[in-house]
Amino acid sequence: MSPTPRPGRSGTRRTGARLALAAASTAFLTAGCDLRESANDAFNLGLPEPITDQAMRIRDLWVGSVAAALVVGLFVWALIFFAVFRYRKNSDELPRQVRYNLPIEVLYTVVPFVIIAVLFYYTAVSENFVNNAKKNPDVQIDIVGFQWNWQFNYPDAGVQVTGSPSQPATMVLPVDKRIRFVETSPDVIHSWWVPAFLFKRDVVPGRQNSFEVTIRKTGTFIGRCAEFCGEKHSRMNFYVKVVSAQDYDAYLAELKANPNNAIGEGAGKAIPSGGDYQYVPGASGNSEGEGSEK
Ligand SMILES: [Cu+2]
Repeated sequence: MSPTPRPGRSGTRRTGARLALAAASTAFLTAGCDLRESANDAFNLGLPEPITDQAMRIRDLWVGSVAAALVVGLFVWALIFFAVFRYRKNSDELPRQVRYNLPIEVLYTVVPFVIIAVLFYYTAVSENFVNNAKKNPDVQIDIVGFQWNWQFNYPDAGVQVTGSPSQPATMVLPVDKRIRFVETSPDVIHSWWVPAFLFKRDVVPGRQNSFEVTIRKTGTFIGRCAEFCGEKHSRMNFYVKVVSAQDYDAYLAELKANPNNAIGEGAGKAIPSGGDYQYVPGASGNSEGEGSEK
């Protein structure tokens, strides 16, 4: 025990408060980036940071819908608490009984209808934007989902990359370009999903699905299979690496230099060429009614 007089209770409290403040400001300074990220996360309401034009529209739809739901929720809570406190039971006498109130009934029929109509409108507009297919996208990538990884074909360059459960495939893509993906499967249904695209589309044997994106951010992003497709489904991961247009061209040139990367050669040969469906390099996607040509 130290012989010096112990500080009074208020002194201890002040020291404690000062320590807490110091700890908080240290945490604040060291966690500046984390804070910014958390703020972003909070703004996206749980969605990953979107990196494509299409994903940003999906995020806006989600944030707008949640905001509308919050406004309705707050209004309902306000009405509940108003009724609870204003009309608390204060005698055994029943309150005045009324049968109906036409204006209020019309109001609570019309208002939900208007809310649904607005949500429907924004959903339809966003969906059309996300599914829109241009006549001449800048780049086409053919995706083959197979048990158990992915093959990415660059039909314009005549090269391909084939992954395996132990060595996930990487898809290199140019930033700021309109990219069309055409999906096929030789075996079962898979689903090509990049969380940062806020988007996934099923890869179905016997048909070609397609979609387009324009990516606005460079970097490497994880991708997964989002459809339970068998024993090694969990190992159907891949990477999407977004680079500048020059780096993209350099990457393709590098692939072309090795004849093993030609479509249908090397690792690509190992993929079973499905029973009723063959991969046709560069076949343009049809999504059977999805999107429109513009
Ligand atoms: Cu799969």
